[in-house]
Amino acid sequence: NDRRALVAIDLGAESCRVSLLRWLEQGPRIQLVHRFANHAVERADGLRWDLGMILEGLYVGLRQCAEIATEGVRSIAVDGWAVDYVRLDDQGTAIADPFCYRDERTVAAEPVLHERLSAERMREITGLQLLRINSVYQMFADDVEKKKHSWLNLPEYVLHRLGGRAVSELTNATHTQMVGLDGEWSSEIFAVLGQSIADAPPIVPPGTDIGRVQGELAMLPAFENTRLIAPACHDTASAIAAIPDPGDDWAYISSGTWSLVGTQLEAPVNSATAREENFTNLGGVDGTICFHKNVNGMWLLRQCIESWSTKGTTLDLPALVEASMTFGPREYVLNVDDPDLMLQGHMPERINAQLRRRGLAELSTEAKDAAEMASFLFYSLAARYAHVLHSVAEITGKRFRRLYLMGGGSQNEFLNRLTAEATGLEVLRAGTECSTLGNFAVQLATLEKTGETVSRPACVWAASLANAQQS
Ligand code: LFR
Repeated sequence: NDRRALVAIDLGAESCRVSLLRWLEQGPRIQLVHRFANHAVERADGLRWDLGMILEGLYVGLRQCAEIATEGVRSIAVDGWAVDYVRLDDQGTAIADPFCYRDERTVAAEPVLHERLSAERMREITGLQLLRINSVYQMFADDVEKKKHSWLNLPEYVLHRLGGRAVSELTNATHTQMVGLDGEWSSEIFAVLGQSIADAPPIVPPGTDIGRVQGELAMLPAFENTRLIAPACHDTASAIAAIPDPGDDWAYISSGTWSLVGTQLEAPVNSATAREENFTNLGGVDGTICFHKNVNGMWLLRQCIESWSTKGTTLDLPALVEASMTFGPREYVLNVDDPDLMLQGHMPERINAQLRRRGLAELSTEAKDAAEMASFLFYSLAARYAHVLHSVAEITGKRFRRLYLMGGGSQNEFLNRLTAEATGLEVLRAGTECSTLGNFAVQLATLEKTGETVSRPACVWAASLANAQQS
């Protein structure tokens, strides 16, 4: 009975977290050891992630874990946002900082790619929501030189840097939009990209042991013989794995930078309506499918706050949520999924540009009216959630009773109330650190495997950790 600790790394577009799961006298305990802010940086060569800063932050967290967990660390697993990738040199290190999926080079790449491979055909092959952020558009935009290099998605890259073999974990691989519904890289799509399939990392299922910690960290006693595990490397799949509900009558909203609105399925649904309504079929844990849609989430308000702060007013999100409650609904809502609103910068003005286009009254863009803008955004998001969930029920034939809210955005009690009202469902909060919880659950399932068989699926392990999270 190995009682060493486990480490989960969760990479977020807004913050990255390193957490420990330890077995204490009172039972299993999850401790957030290190959290640091993350954001994309606008440079002359595009919108990029600062990989050095991210890795440095992770090493700080890992060293702290080694100090705390004197019993040693049994395994480390990494999950994070999907679609962004690192091109590798022959030594397996990054040739440059990776692009952020919001970099605008894909705006031009998208129509050109679809001249060569129609949107309908790409959708048919992959069963995925057509989203400009997907790796497929980014890779298409890369120049010929870059296309000669292999790549790894970010969580898998971090695992590789720690000593693991280079892999592409299935839940994350599907979000590239370069994988067919059979779970393999699509040769048809690779041909259009001008990207050699031989350079693609091998796809492995969530819960794969990919080696042992090596390098400087392995010198620390706590990281002697520490396994590296590819969990559900896609943070959303990881969060869904943390829902401890064996039933079939629930939906989810994973609410962070994005709101992922949908349900878990046993098999993909790529019917005509699923295609028309642009739903996604992403890989999930234990052979499941995450059937959902990317709805523009907290990004909208975060970007407004960012914009007000560049103009000299710093606003605190909880206080803003509180103040927004005094405003009632307007006669109209924002189309939150307008592609223009996925881009960075000038968010209040972008919002008004849409209202103007639609012939609707604009809102004040000034920081002093921030609460009114916030309220408008919350009503608009809740309405969108309800609409999407209605379509999910129609397309899948499911009857929902419960709606699980996960992620940082689920701390917004006002939005939660509006969501409950708009959907008519029982709203349950599954926790704010669900990706971390799912990450640990998949690690446990992997470590307790006999041969290729898991003794218990991830959701059962997640349930066993339900009380482990410290507030
Ligand atoms: C959430 C998330 C979404 C994905 C978007 C981009 O953090 O991973 O699931 O669509 O970020 O990667």
